Amino acid sequence: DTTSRQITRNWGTRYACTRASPLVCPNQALAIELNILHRSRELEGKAANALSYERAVAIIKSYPKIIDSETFEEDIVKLPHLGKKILTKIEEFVENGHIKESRTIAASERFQSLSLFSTVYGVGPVTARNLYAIGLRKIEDMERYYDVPPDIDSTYLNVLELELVTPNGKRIIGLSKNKLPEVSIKIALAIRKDLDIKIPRAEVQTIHDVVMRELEKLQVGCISTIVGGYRRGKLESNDVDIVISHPDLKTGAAKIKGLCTQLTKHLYKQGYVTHVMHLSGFHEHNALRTEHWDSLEKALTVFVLPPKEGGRKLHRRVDLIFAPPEAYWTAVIGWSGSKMFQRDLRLWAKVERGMKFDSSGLTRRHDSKLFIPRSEKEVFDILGLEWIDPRMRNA
Ligand code: TTP
Ligand code: MN
Ligand code: MN
Ligand code: MN
Repeated sequence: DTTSRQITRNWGTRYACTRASPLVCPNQALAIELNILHRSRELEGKAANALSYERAVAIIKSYPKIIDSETFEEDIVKLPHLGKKILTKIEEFVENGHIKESRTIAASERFQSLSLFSTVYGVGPVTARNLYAIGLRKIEDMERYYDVPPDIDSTYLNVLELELVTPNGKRIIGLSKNKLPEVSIKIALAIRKDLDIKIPRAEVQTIHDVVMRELEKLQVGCISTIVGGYRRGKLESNDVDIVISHPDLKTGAAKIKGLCTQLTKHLYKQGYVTHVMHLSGFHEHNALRTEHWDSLEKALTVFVLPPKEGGRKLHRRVDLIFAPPEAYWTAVIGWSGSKMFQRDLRLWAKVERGMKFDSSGLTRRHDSKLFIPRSEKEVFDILGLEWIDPRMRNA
């Protein structure tokens, strides 16, 4: 089939969006080892160096054979994105089954603390390094530092009303915008144990169905796709990502406008959404200010599904992304990931096609002509790319 043909043919190409990358690759242990080097550079704020390792991991993920001394000489030395230094690391792995620097870093207190801090939603490398610098090491240190409220379910961060309701019912109204990231971290810390429990596929589907059932009450006939890691075939997800639109190209845009806030408020009133971490156009959360952000309306929420609806009463992160009809398929692609696949999709569009791709649309650069793709496949066609199944976009 097409997928296995892509695996055998396209593994040496420069762009992640022209390669097929399975969830688990034949050289997974090497990928994990190199990824430690990527992560440590990222956590230390060394962006260019981090990207080199990230690209190395991505190209390894698409390589279909076991890397041994023979395939190393035959193929690996010719792969793009692998400089001399990284090749030495790979060679070291082939010889010893591990990379010494990766082992040292993984065992270091600094790497462990920074990694741990940044698992808390809203904490990026900069905050993690600051917390380490003032002496924090463990999650318990962080809980003390942020003074996490004991009863989080009666503590509501309501970004819709810009207020915080504390467990004893005290309302802090007019919370300043620059205080919000700190409050989101408090909440993320308090529900951290729930968020650490991954979401099985069946529960992702149930949450999606509940969201769409409730949305139907506000706006009939919307369409949706579950995106993110789920769509790339992950058996367990860290959150649920849903792209929503309306199929009518003429009237759909007006129907979608403002619907994100409306749905979030509705789900909040129904008790499904317990906390809102971010609502687009509202406050620009530090953690979200990345090169990958788009202009779509979105709500990053905390969601609880009651057991009678098939839930486990756990706090789950649910991201709702609203696209106007003409941007539906680009949004589906953009939010399906992976991050590296998207990065190279944008690069390919720009460098190879003179076009601009992001989740909010596909345009020609010289005259800003907007394309309106009717399917996901059509986006690939317009960009002159071979179809890559979502389960093969794990670069
Ligand atoms: P995430 O939900 O953060 O990641 P994921 O779904 O790939 O994996 P997980 O199981 O951990 O949730 O993001 C969903 C997709 O949205 C991601 O694959 C690519 C896109 N995205 C960006 O392009 N830029 C970003 O900054 C983020 C957060 C996501
Ligand atoms: Mn990364
Ligand atoms: Mn996700
Ligand atoms: Mn997400």
